[in-house]
Amino acid sequence: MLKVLMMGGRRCGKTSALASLFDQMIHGATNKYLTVCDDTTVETKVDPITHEIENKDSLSNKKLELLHFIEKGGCDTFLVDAAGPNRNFWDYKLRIQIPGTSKSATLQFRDSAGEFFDAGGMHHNEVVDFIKNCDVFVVAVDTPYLMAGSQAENEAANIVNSIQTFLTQIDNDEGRKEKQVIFVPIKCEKWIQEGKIDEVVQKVEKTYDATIRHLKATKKTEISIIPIQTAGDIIFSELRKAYILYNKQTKKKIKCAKESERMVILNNGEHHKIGPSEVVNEDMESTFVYLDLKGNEHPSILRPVAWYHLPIGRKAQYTPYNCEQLPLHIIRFMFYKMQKHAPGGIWGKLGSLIFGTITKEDLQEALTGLSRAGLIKDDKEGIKTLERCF
Ligand SMILES: Nc1nc2c(ncn2[C@@H]2O[C@H](COP(=O)(O)OP(=O)(O)OP(=O)(O)O)[C@@H](O)[C@H]2O)c(=O)[nH]1
Ligand SMILES: [Mg+2]
Repeated sequence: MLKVLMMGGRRCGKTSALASLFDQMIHGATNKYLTVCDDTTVETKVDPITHEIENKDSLSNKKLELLHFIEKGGCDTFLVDAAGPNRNFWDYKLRIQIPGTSKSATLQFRDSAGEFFDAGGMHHNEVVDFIKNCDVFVVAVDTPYLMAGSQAENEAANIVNSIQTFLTQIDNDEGRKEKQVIFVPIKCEKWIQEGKIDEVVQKVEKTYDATIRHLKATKKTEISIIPIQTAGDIIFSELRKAYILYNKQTKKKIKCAKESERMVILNNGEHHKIGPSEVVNEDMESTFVYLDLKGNEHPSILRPVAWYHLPIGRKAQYTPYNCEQLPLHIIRFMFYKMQKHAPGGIWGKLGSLIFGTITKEDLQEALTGLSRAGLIKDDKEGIKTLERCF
């Protein structure tokens, strides 16, 4: 089983990205060369803090959440944060099969809530241990904060220092084991549609420069950037200060933005006049605790909220794009690894062992087909490899 760790800040879109990735791999053109099924088992865990029972977000529910935003229509700006965060980690399994054979292998995606990656936090040692066993690291980047936030807001939302702390602990086994790190800008529809995806890629390189330099120095880490569209038509509008509309009678709280002293915009985009039993407060839940490279906490920053809109003048649609590039690049990396360590040597044997019953030759054939059909993309649409190790 090939282990992939999803990393990234709170609510940046990791689980939704996985939902679209599974969707595109299962239903997309690549299944002529590699058929795929969702091998995930249903699980329940207990929240470590509240002790409430948590159910794994099924990926199809995450897709439904995106569809719900898209189908509601209209041209007002709205908030996308529907369900609250959960605090556990979950494993999603994508089983890959060579068509017409029974040969298969599994990619296991470990998806944790953003809180897991707060360096120095309660999960610190757990994350460090898991990192040692992982083959691939996906760093989900919340593009609106990357591009529209101040430097502090971006570093806090995208937990840039914590990501560096963890990624510098990848175990390359003193240069013997190759690993792969992929930076994945998400929620980047606006920049794709405006033809500015290269600016996003440049900003990723700049923001994660220290991490990238460290990884390059290992000489055993492949580093890429793969921007993806998870939803395809939920377009970033602006970052606005976070407020809560509180109704003193019903005790109900709704996230909102302030229009004036008397008007707010509710999370669903509705304009609302503040009533006599209602007050508008700063949303204290939306504070970032900013961590430095030693894991020390710094004065918190009030987190602005990203507002989105649907395309104007046409119907919005769920159109995920390039999500399948992520597993395809991972599978290709796996193939290079198997090829390098074959024939015979201990790594060759191990290599085929950890990729199920699929052999190097099977993979080669599938990858050749995918390349000929133009289904694995390099050097276009913002997809870029910064460092190869084969
Ligand atoms: N506009 C937009 N919204 C998205 C996109 N992907 C996810 N969202 C929304 O962003 C919110 C957070 O998405 P999740 O996928 O739950 O994020 P996460 O990183 O898994 O969050 P945690 O597990 O809590 O850290 C959800 O309400 C999604 O509907 C996207 O590509 N574009
Ligand atoms: Mg999640």
